Amino acid sequence: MADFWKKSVVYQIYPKSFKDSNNDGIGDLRGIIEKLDYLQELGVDIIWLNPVYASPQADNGYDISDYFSIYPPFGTLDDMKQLLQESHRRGIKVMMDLVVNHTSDEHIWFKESRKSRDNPYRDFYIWRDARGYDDNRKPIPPNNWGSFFSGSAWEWDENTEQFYLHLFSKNQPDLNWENDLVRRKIYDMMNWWMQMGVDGWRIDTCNLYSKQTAFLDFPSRDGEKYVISPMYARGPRIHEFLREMNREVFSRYDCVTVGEAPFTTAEEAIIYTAPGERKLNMIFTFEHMEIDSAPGSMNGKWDIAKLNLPRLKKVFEKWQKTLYKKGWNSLYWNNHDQPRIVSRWGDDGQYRVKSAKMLACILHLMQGTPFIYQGEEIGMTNCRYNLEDYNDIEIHNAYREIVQEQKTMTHDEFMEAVHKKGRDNARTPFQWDDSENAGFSSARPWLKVNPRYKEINAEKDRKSPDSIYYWYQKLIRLRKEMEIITEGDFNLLFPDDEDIFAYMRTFEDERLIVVGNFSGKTREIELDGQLDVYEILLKNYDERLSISNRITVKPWEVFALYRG
Ligand code: ISL
Ligand code: CA
Repeated sequence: MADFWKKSVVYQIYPKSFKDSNNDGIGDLRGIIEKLDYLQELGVDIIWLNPVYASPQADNGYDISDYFSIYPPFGTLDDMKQLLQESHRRGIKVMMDLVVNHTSDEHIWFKESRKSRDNPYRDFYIWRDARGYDDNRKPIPPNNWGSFFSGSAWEWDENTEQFYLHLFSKNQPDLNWENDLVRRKIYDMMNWWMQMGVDGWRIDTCNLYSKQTAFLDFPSRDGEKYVISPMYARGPRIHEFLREMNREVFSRYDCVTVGEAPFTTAEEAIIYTAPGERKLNMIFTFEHMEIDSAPGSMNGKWDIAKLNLPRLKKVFEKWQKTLYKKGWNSLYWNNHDQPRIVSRWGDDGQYRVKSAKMLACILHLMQGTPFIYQGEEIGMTNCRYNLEDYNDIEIHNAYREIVQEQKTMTHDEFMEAVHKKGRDNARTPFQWDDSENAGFSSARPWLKVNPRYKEINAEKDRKSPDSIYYWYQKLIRLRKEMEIITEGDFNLLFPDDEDIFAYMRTFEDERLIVVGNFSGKTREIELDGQLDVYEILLKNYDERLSISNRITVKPWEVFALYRG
């Protein structure tokens, strides 16, 4: 069915942490198969699997060493085929993660590439001479480009005496997309998976492939040695490449595509997602996820600012309005790179359930395709571990750079930031029940279980009709039943209010008003219009809600009013 993804809800699975079927402490494909009924009952249409390919796991699978096989602890190709079959049998589609900006340094292409300057695979990656040598005869990188995971984006190779480019860790060398053969091999690989029955792709860093091939320095601020620049996403050939990928792969199947696109504005999103562009169905924006970072800080994402709600609302308004009838939005609060939303912008203490519902409702009643990240549907929270209990390469690299080398944060300040923003907050094992290791595994899990599992788990939620789980189930169902959710336009109400996020959707004669309180305060608001003709579609407080023009909004309350 054309555009099926417009009425779909996607559920993101982090395979390593979802369900361990053979009790080795690592989640796996069979574990996912075991839990498909759970997902079917929730009502999701599509699952997206984080990378399951063979990988040394320097970056948890975003470093792929073989695109045609499965990481053995996750299972085999047969397990994958069975997962596809079992999902399809339940009406669930499966998206894979496509990581082709870079490979692992253990991929055969790179192993060949680094052997010699005239190896046939040399040009599969990006090799450059040193700019010169410093006083200690150490080679100086070709330019000041920075890696997303700290330090220079260039790594020196002793053997062939050149640098290779890696926008992420040094174990993730960037592929050379200027090379036609590289692109051909990527499309062949994608078609191979599509033939197997994969229904679509989440495309990792889809806008970074095309490099500024002059490799000039980026403008830098005082004291800034290596620069991570939006120029990474402005490569001259990026739109050509994505259109080619569409022609060579997507256009041949009825599939769904979402590109992860850091640095992208809403206007640019049209160029990626407008149907006439023949590139992607939608992208993941980062703009709303950057609201609580202090701009221009030396410590990147680790300098955390308080949520500025008017700014957050403005960002959503902009994306909703700009893409309306032109492109398409994805909607997300969470993924494997972001902290848990209920801890981030909700209240993960007294009001955990109420605020989780409020956040869900505000997001799911906008236009776009919502993505639920595993555990979000039961209100899983951030964790607070010691440094050595974290696995994430981003955390450890940043610690070395910021605390040990730069010394721009103390140990305690950095750990506080990790508790708030670290990626491992999202990656702790799924909390299935209150038994040991939260029912994830009977062995010690690869990453510690969040100690709150006795209070927060799926079994508990599924026993209570009033739970976050059933709230999500309802939101998913409403999206299918109500045209206004997928098609209506969007108008922000009270844009300057610092606590209330409210908007109105309009579709023909229908109206939908959504009001959410992003604070623990009780607030009064004034709504215009004839409110007595509205019915209550959703509310997260039991007490009667009397609809009038003056409404009292309780702490973390949310309600949706509908007029047919
Ligand atoms: O936020 C960013 C830029 O604003 C960066 O976080 C970057 O876009 C993002 O980290 C890219 O993430 C994806 O690719 C990485 C991997 O570690 C992440 O898990 C994945 O989601 C490298 O493949
Ligand atoms: Ca396992």
